[in-house]
Amino acid sequence: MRPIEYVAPTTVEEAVAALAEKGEAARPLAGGTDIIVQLRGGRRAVDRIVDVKKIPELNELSYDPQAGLRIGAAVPCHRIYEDDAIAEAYPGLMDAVTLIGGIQIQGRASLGGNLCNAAPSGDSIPALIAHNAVAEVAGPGGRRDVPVEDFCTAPGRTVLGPGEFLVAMRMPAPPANFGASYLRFIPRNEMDIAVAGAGASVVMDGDTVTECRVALASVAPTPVFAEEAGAALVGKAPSDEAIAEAAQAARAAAKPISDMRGTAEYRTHLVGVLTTRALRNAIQRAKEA
Ligand SMILES: Cc1cc2nc3c(=O)[nH]c(=O)nc-3n(C[C@@H](O)[C@@H](O)[C@H](O)COP(=O)(O)OP(=O)(O)OC[C@H]3O[C@@H](n4cnc5c(N)ncnc54)[C@H](O)[C@@H]3O)c2cc1C
Repeated sequence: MRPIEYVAPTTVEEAVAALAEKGEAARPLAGGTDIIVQLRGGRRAVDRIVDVKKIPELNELSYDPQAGLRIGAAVPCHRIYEDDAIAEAYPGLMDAVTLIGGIQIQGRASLGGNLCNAAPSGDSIPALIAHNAVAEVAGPGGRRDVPVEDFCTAPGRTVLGPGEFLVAMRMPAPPANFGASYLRFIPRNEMDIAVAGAGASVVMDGDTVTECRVALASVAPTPVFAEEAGAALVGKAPSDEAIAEAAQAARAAAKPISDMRGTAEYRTHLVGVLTTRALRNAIQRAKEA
């Protein structure tokens, strides 16, 4: 068995140096719910694991009704949904973090790890996109921001370059009359990978939708930002016809494959159903906000 060096830096700069020195042969470790499974199964090989959990900035979770939400990349799901103010302000994110794995997984799994694992099925990613999240990246060249919809580039691959890692994710403060939702389809109640998923957010002005974002899981090599689906609803009252038009645009944005979980045709059908339901939930929540 190939020996793996374990290092646990306590600053962002030390982590960048530890990652940059080994290039592709080093990987960050957060909760380990993906990477340990992948290493043990031989699906990934590394020489060095860089545990990022001892860096204070990566464990920070802060919410301000004006400034918005900042989630350190190593913060586990349970810390997010146990915060009542965050749960109320970011309902789409709450839908996602409460359905990832089960309670034991939510005690370890970080949002940052879910994003950096870059699985097309990662449940938090459409929710992050719906909430307009930005990824804060640190690397040898300093810091940069990447919109979450641009972060994943292929299954298991991201925009992160040599020595770069994710420090935090930021989401703007939700405006008045904002609502969001994330839904997925799996053939049982929990502990499965999404056959398809849809996240949506809306801002309402009276009975008119003024902003709308839709994102999809498990229907393309990366999570999909279905920009046209959101645009289809903006400036309109959310009638059944307008929602159906948005759902049709989401179906057009999906490029699914057929595999053991479902055919491409079935997934495309699911995108229409889930987008319709996620939009209706988001609109209902916006009206109750
Ligand atoms: C039983 C089980 C059930 C699950 N159910 C679901 C589910 O329902 N929905 C779902 O979406 N997922 C599910 N997952 C996967 C989910 O637990 C992970 O995607 C988790 O969120 C990853 O976070 P982590 O902290 O464990 O990351 P790790 O496993 O530590 O890391 C994941 C990947 O991200 C990289 N990484 C971690 N942190 C950083 C960083 N700061 N910067 C750069 N790269 C980084 C690692 O190198 C690795 O490649 C399940 C996993 C298990 C074992």
